[in-house]
Amino acid sequence: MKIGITCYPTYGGSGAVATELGIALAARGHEVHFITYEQPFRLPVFVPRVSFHEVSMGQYPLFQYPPYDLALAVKMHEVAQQSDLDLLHVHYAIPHATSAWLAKQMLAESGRSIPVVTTLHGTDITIVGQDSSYHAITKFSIEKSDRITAVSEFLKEETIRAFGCANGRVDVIPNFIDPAVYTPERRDATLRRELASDSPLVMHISNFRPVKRVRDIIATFAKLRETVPAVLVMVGDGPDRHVAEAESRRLGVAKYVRFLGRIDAVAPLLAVADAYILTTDRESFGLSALEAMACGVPVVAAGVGGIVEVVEDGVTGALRPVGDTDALASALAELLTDRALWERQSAAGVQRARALFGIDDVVSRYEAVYRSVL
Ligand code: GMT
Repeated sequence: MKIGITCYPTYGGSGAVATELGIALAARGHEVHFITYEQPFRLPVFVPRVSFHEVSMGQYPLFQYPPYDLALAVKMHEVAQQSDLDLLHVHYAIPHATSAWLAKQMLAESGRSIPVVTTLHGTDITIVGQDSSYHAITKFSIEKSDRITAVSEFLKEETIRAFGCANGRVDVIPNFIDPAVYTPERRDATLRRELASDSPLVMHISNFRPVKRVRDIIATFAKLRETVPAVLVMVGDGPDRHVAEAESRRLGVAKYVRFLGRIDAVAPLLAVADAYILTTDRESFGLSALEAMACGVPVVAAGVGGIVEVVEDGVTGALRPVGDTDALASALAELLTDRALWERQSAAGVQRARALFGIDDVVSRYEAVYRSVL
């Protein structure tokens, strides 16, 4: 098949999933065309059968807000014609599903029919899509998609609840890991020593947006430090990074917290962590938590949204109420001081990640969706 994939190319779960899906599809012999404004961050320089088409934005002084969605529709239309695409698969509804619908209408004018598959990832449904500025167009665009997938049961239910549409038409296809990449075997003793020496190492990776509640991470860590001499490694960058930095200074733990900034290849980092922390208040899936589990790292998280479908409380980590930093800190302390518990949860996480979220099965499920629309 010839597949056009559109996603946000920047640091974040939806772009990571879309890119790794595209690379895996190409490995199975499909031709994959990424259509977005920048080379996706998880796309290495050259991969056979994969190409990148940059959406270029014409500038004009009148445009206070340049219309990216239109430029994207034009590029989708162009690539679909020139590369003879069989379908468009867009990740994150806004504005990608709308642009795909526009491109589809334009192609119909020249007698071509191209199906659109939309994968919903999270805040396109739970936050941004429910904003009154975007609600109607989000509902319209997802209803017009030929197939809709959501990354968790939680997100499927939320889509039906918030948009009152698509009942029965949303397929849940979870996010996935490649067990050859996300594995405890990547643990590198030198990196581990460099990051934390002999101290227990807690890690968090994200794009530091407000929904991640990074203040809770620092508060939890400060409480953990009262009993366990741990180190916190924060990977990524985004609007609330300065909030986390300021909070770690305010709580007097700054010298035990390292901010590494944006790092694209996170598997080697995860493999040297002892615990992964995620305090988001609405997480539709929690890809980084899955990647941590696959690397043998138990996850301590706020038990909300789709995260409960990823992390099994008491088995592959601990789930506690959102904002309950005392409970999160005691769960971390227990995990980091009880070696037998840690080993059980580490092994169970690897097993769960491979059994339920392995790349081969998930990619086959996307292929089945594609076949159903062609
Ligand atoms: O929804 C977002 O805000 C963006 C998106 C991203 O690009 O990181 O995150 C969502 O998609 C990821 C991949 O499917 C999920 O793992 C995240 O849980 C989800 N984020 C939220 O629901 C906050």
